[in-house]
Amino acid sequence: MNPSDTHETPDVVRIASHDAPERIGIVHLGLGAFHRAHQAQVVAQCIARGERAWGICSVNIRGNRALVDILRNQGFRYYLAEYTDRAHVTLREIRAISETLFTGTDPQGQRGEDLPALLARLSHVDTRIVTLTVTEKGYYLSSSEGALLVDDPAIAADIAHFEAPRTAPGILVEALARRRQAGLPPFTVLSCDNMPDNGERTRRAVVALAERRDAALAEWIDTEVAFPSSMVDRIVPAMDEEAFARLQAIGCDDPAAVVSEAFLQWVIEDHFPQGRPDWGQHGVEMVEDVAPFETMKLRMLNGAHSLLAYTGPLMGLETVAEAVTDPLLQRLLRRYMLEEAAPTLSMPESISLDNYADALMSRFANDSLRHRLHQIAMDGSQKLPQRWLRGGEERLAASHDEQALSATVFGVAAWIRYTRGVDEQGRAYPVSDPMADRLAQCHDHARSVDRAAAIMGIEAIFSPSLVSAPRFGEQVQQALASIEQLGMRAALEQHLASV
Ligand code: NAI
Ligand code: CS2
Repeated sequence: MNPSDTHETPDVVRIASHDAPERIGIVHLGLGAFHRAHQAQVVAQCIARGERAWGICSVNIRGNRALVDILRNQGFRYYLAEYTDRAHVTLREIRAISETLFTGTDPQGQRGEDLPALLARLSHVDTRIVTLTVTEKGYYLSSSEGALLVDDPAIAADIAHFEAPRTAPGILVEALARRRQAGLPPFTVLSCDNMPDNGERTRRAVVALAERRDAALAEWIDTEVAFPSSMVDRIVPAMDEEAFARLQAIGCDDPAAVVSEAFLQWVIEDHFPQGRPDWGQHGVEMVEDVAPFETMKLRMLNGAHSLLAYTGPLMGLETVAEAVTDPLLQRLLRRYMLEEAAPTLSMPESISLDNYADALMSRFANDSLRHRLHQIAMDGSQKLPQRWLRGGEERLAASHDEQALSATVFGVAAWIRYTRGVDEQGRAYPVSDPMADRLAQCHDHARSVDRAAAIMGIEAIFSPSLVSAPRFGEQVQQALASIEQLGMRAALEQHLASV
């Protein structure tokens, strides 16, 4: 698409913010795009209604230093552009952050100097909640069993130097140790990453790491710290030149700006012993059990996203909006959502999964967002188990249909093909995944069937019982062979014709 095509001027509703937080009550790890467009927007609304003790200290513990500095330089204000469609955008000024810190290593190899400030902030009596969006890999848990990856170099470094932590679990352990030592109550830890049981998984990572340090501390964390789960939903693409250019066209010249769709959903388990903002006033659903919502979103929305992400690029498609208008991909997506994911979900009666699927299709079709498929394709080894594979096993157990997992099978074969890192014209693209090296080794096998077997043999991703089921393992091998022989589009056409 020519970027100038998207430069028609939309109607803009501008919403200014006048209220600044007075104190910091939340520390957030993972100052990325999503945090700025989701949590910070809801907290800004709480602050605007007078809850000024809930300002946020937003921290990057690796990666992006520039954003930390930019926000500091502009008094922590920035703009969020919510695109309903190409013709309608709401431009909100967001004031929820009152401090930004960097403790990671920047691209020049320079370490951020803010670790002491971060640990002091986390040990402050006003800090009552710590939130996280550090991506799935930032918890250092195996995708299959959720065990702490103690041999990962980053976790091993934290075990060797507990007082100078670099990982999110390491930082939480050190901060909680300091609070316990000082006789302060612990903060509540709220994961906002796309993982099933994200609260329980975070607890597991933190307690397992604390056990390496001090059994009594681990026990205290396990019994005293609340780790509620949450389901988060808002499509927030990474910012690129084109997104900034479109904002400039409507008079928004802000290097910390972020764009999103208009939709926002946040469902949180209501377990905050040290208090929380009144999120419920601003559309957040506070519930007893978040699991059904989390599973629905991961399998339906994220599962559908991943299907597009591994098929689309090899069909010459760049964004979700382009991919979802392709008739073949529409059929694949509908089959996956309604016949493979939905039957594995048990939802409250008020939720219609048919309606949910329809709503997802129209959100995906929002072409005012350039949500790149390669962005979603990142970290597949961390995403596949919860998006496709766990539901897939349940579906196989419940159905005798030969084609029970046909869309999922095609998706897994497409993912394996995608991880070769070369498109059908021979052009290379980066495969961004913590297991990229291991995947690349598997692709060294000469025969397609061996490549598929090697990748499906990675037990950190695939359970042996799923792989040995002919309706899964053998079918993935056949689908991969077909993709490699015919090309993605023709193979998909043939695959859909056979079901
Ligand atoms: P982003 O690329 O803008 O930011 C990623 C953040 O994660 C950065 O702060 C980075 O420093 C941090 N990070 C990455 N690896 C880390 C590690 N190993 N340890 C500690 N921190 C690490 O991405 P964005 O859009 O902010 O998404 C982040 C996460 O938020 C996603 O992985 C997902 O779990 C969740 N999310 C994102 C949505 C979106 O549409 N962008 C929607 C729903 C959830
Ligand atoms: C996407 C999600 O990047 C991905 O893997 O599937 O970030 C998706 O955009 C969000 O979960 C929507 O809430």
